[in-house]
Amino acid sequence: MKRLIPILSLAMAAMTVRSNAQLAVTEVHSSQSVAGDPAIHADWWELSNYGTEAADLTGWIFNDSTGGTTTGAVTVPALSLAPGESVVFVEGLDAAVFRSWWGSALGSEVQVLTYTATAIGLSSSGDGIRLWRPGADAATVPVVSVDFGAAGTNTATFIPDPVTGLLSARSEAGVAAAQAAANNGDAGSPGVRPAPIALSVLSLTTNQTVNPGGTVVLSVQAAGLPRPAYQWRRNGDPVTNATGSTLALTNFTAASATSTTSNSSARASTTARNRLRSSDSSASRT
Ligand SMILES: [Ca+2]
Ligand SMILES: [Ca+2]
Repeated sequence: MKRLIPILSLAMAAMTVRSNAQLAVTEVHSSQSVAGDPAIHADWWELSNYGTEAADLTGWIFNDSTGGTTTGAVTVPALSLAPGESVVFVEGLDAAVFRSWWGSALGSEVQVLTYTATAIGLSSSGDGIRLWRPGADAATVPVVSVDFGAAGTNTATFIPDPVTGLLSARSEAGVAAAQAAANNGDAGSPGVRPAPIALSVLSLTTNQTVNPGGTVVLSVQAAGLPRPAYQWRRNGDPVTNATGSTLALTNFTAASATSTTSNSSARASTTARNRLRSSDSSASRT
């Protein structure tokens, strides 16, 4: 029988979660009906301000999941978003036409901004939206980063799941703020944001045992709207570019077993401790 001799270890994986910016992408329409006369369809998405202060978005940059800050990136013109306000960005469609598309589903006070797509495109097979502050470069972590799945044959918009805040639910006309478009069979709630979702931790990495040289994957999943942001830390220091919900520690050794934390902010926090038992394969016997 193979016996693994534990030579050491302990790592603490702790995380605190906070809501990053008070901005959230609250709706995406990546696939539209071709009904209507004339048929109107254009990608659009909605950005909402959950903060208590106006957000100046002038000069901010957005793109899909692959374009980054340069390829096809769109720079936001002069735009201020009041607390509680949602703005609609629509690709290549005049605001007046967008309003005729949605009719009474779209409040007259909602700001509708048209952007020109040179490379950006919200794919009906799944994509994402990234939003950066002015002056961001390729290495800058987006302030807002959301993904959404394949639209399939459903032409309703993607909206935040009411439990997780992830952009994975679908609008249904007559449910919550969603209505049918005036012009065709689409459903959505342009300009109307959903209620915020309190920050909470849904799952954390469980204890793991690895051999020296192996890989440890730490993970945390948090709910919230606006979406939480993550920053992993090691011994209290931020790990460069470790801003996802998972962190892979490759070539793990006893010396690696230091305190690793994921930090995100103020409204909720939790700490998890992972005991990572590293076993030296050279010390194993049969
Ligand atoms: Ca599309
Ligand atoms: Ca909406």
